[in-house]
Amino acid sequence: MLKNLISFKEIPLSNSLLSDKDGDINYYDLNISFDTETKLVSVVDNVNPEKLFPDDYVYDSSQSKTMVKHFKDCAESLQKRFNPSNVLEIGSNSGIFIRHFNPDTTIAVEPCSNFAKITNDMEYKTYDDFWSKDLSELIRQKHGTIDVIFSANTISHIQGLEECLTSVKRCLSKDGVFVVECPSFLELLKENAFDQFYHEHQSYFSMISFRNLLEKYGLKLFDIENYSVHGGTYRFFVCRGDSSIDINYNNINKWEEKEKQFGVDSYEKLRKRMSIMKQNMIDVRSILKKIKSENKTVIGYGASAKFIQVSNMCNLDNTLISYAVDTTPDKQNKYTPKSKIPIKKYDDESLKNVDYCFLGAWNFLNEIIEKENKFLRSGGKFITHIPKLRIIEL
Ligand code: JHZ
Ligand code: SAH
Repeated sequence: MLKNLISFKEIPLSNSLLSDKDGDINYYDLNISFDTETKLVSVVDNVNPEKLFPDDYVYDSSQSKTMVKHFKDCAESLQKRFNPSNVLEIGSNSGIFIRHFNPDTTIAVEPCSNFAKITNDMEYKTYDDFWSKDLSELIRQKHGTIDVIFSANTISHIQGLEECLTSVKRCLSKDGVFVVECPSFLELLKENAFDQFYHEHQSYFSMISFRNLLEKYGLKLFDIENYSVHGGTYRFFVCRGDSSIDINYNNINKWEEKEKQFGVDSYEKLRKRMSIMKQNMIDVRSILKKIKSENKTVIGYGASAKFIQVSNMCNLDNTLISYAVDTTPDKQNKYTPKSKIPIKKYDDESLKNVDYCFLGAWNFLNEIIEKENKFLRSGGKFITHIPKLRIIEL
């Protein structure tokens, strides 16, 4: 049975930036629910994936040094641990992960044509399509079974988990591994990261819910790792139900214990967490109003999908945040949908005459603080709402 956890009315898609301030905006409700059977938290009645992931999709994973290093380390670690004869990545974006593998034995799936073109040009055979039963049959027929199937921040974006997971199973070799990275729901709760709730994020996996789903569709969780990127990320190691790979019960039981203690599988505890998050949304607007009343300049740092969610969940606009800066060329000179905050190119002069930067990319706090040491030393301040509202200054 599905039980509602939290709902938002009339939220635009977070990566649908406006080229024209008065351009058309599509609004959708965002309803997040809890499944009492699988314990999965997910979006109900989500938007058509073609609208979420169009051919001019703007999110480019390679914009952050932290993520470039994370996926390089990840590729090296998987190569060492599994020594695969071939690799498939689902949701390859700009090639941040596959670039570390041999193009002759590596294939990719990426529905956003602008990004599929990048990796095809890098000589990686990239299927410019959504992962599906048909595509998995085609891949199996053309390339045989696969030793390592990797997917980061993508399985949690796919609607229809039964088709998604049974299609993965179809392509896995007998002792092949399916490695999935996604934001950890446990960390989302601990950090009160309400801005992780948006339409692209279809599922919010805990280890408990993910393991339940895998078992339902003939797959097995055999290990788990945890990383700090994107505000807390799980790396799940999965094999076929009939695989002879050893299961790391110690590790899995440890995570199960942590999740149960925090209440990720308890509807009542989750509801309490949602109340804290709702209060945090109110606090964000209040502090920005207070700072603005002191005639200070506030800009957004990183026009992340999360930043756009915060702006709309907390009812912000360009009277509270003058503009946001971002390094991604495709986001620049556009406006955030609904909140209509202009997005400008980031350059060396961006923080001159700025008093406060609201951290849209709070998940890269360390990388940004290191980069903006001069701003901090000259009295500049950062505002972050994670895990609760605070000012960062020297
Ligand atoms: P970042 C996206 O979320 C969307 P977003 C998606 N749904 C998802 O799950 C995750 O990624 C993986 C900029 N930036 O990575 C770059 C600077 O300008 O937190 C990005 O636009 N300067 C697929 O969008 C944004 O901030 C910097 O120094 O929330 C960060 O976006 C740095 C470090 C980043 O993901
Ligand atoms: N793996 C990268 C990119 C994450 S962005 C990283 O972790 O940084 C999510 C990517 O998944 C987008 O490039 C999007 O186009 C892709 N995607 C979304 N739905 C998909 C689907 N059904 N099948 C395959 N890829 C999908």
